[in-house]
Amino acid sequence: MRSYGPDKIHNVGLFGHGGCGKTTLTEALLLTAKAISRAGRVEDGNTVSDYDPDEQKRQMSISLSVAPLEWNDNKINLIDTPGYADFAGDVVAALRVIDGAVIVMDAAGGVEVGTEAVWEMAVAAGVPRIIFINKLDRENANFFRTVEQAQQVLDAAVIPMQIPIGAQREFRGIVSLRKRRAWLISEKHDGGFVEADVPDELRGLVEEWREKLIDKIAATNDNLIEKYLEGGADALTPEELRMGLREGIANGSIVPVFCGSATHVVGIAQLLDGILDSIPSAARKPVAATDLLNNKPITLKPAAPEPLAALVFKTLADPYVGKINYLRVYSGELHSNSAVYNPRLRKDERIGQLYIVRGKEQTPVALIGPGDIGAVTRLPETITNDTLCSHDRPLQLAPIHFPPPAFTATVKPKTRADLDKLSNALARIAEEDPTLQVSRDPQTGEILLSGLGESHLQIVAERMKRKFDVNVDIDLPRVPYRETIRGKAEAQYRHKKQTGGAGQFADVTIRVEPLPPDPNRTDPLEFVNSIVGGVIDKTFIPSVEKGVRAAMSEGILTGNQVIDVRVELFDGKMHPVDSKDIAFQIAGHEAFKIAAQKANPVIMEPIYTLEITVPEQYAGDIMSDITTRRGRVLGMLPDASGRTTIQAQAPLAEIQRYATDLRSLTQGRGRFTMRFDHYEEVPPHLAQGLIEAQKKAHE
Ligand SMILES: Nc1nc2c(ncn2[C@@H]2O[C@H](COP(=O)(O)OP(=O)(O)OP(=O)(O)O)[C@@H](O)[C@H]2O)c(=O)[nH]1
Ligand SMILES: [Mg+2]
Repeated sequence: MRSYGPDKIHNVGLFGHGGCGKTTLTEALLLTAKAISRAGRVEDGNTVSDYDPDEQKRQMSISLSVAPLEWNDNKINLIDTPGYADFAGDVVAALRVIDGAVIVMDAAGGVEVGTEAVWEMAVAAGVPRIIFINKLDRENANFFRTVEQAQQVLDAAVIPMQIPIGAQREFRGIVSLRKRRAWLISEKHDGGFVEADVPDELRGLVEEWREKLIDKIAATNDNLIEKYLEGGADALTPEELRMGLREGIANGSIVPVFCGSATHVVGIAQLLDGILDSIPSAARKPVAATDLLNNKPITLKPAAPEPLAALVFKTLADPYVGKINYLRVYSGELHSNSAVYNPRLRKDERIGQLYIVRGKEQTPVALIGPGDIGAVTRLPETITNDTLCSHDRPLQLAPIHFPPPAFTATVKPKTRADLDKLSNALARIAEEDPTLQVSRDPQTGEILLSGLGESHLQIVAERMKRKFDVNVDIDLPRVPYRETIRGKAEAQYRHKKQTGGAGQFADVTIRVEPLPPDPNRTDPLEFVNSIVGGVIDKTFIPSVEKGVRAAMSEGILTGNQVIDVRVELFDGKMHPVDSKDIAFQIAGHEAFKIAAQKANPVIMEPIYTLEITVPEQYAGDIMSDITTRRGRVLGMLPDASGRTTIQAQAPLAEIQRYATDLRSLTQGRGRFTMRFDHYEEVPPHLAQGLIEAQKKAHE
């Protein structure tokens, strides 16, 4: 493939609900542009974009893939993205580096949850949008119903550029409303088509929709509207229509609809024409960056003579090939065998060979020019969201904002050998996937993995096995309960071991009392030494404290850390020879256990604050569901777009699976975030269960 200037490069993402046909459409687009000679099928696991074994096994996309093609002397870098919500990280990454989005819809499914989700994300990212209504050959396919839904649910700016000829099994081709021409499926079924006049029975419909389209286009521009009002739809030249269309798409007042069938390769050449017509080239948009020499915003031209600025938007870890970073060059040129500066690392990294990628295939290139997308391998430390620039002109491009994790699980290695390899494997996998977070529960020591949903983490586990040969179980994490006391008590304990050999002696009396909860308190214990007259030598005071702390970490009722207590050491006795550190530790430990038992111990559980955003018709269900989870609703706030945000608090024990539960409560249309807020006492009837479970575990 030859190299193209930014005015001839269009970076285009395909987005939509899971299974709407994005990957199949990628095949059809590549085939039509002759970038491949045969279209693969998702079912056969031989498509360009679903090349990963995890994708082939599930017959769905999990990661974004890049697939460049050439059309009419232009280059289109397609980015196929996953539709399933657990992989939204790559959707956000793709949206950051494209010049326009094709929102793909299934003509039988209409506007689905995933369609709405990607629509909102594309709007938020501010990228021009066009729609492709796919699967017109399918049973129950209905073009006009789908358009109407899109107008109602997504945007009133949605307007067909084409209408289909026939539907479902009778689907025979499409008509261009602008050109008043038809393309009919070739009888040979080779993906070819025959251009023809509009079939007679469609003439009325074509005129009706043509008028609606031209109405919309004319409204984008004062000159056009004047001409239109004077001379009618036919007064506007094709060039004027194209200009108006571009303007409308760029500012979002028009969202053109194309249609066809990816599997039957219908409407695909027209979609390629439509992309070139309506999605701006990479030369169009000035590049916003931060000049790190003075920390001021700077605007660059997407041109070769400008300083280099490239953004890494995807990183893949391969145990054999090593690491590969996908990047888009925004300005300047990136050359093979050159040094680049990584401002995050504050150092140069050595670029070896650069590549253009198509699915898993890599083609070496000497350079990646402005506006283009390519890849680099074996940069040791560069990761997603890094900017690469030149050493004397440090620049920073705006990062991708990945969605926060919504689901946490524990990772348990199956064998000792798995344990040894685990942390390396997790680090590598987390490098690939910025929506994953690895942490360790400070209390239980368990390794925690947080991601976007249960399937996300399940796939991560499989990937660790396949790529790094690490076998793990993924499980819900233990709830980090705590314990505290509600009353005051005193206890005395004497530790004495004076039979044979060196003796041990310590005697302590302590007083325990609860401290009011304080979110800023980091130490669970406030230890007060009130010993007077040296009845315990001051060298042994820390020993007593150490014993108390050990007892607190072992818990009183359920083996969980005791928090928020004050322990006052106020009396004791020593032995001139047998008193020693270990004796006072034991005495402190035992005295605490006795005192705490008498001080009305209770179990505390973590309470989380939830912020749940759902379409308003679900708000009632969500609030009553929160109540059944022992939660309370703190407030609700409807917004202008018909969504309601509910703020609530609930115990962690009841919401560990909330990512999954919310999806089924709202057909996947809800979103939420949760964060730890405070600890609260577990109600007595549940506390009893926890105490018994602990006893059983010990038997
Ligand atoms: N009848 C019909 N089926 C189609 C068409 N396009 C895709 N399909 C089928 O729809 C299913 C899903 O297709 P994919 O291409 O994997 O869809 P996707 O949008 O990439 O799915 P995800 O990556 O999981 O979001 C496959 O069985 C395809 O064969 C079409 O135009 N007509
Ligand atoms: Mg796919």
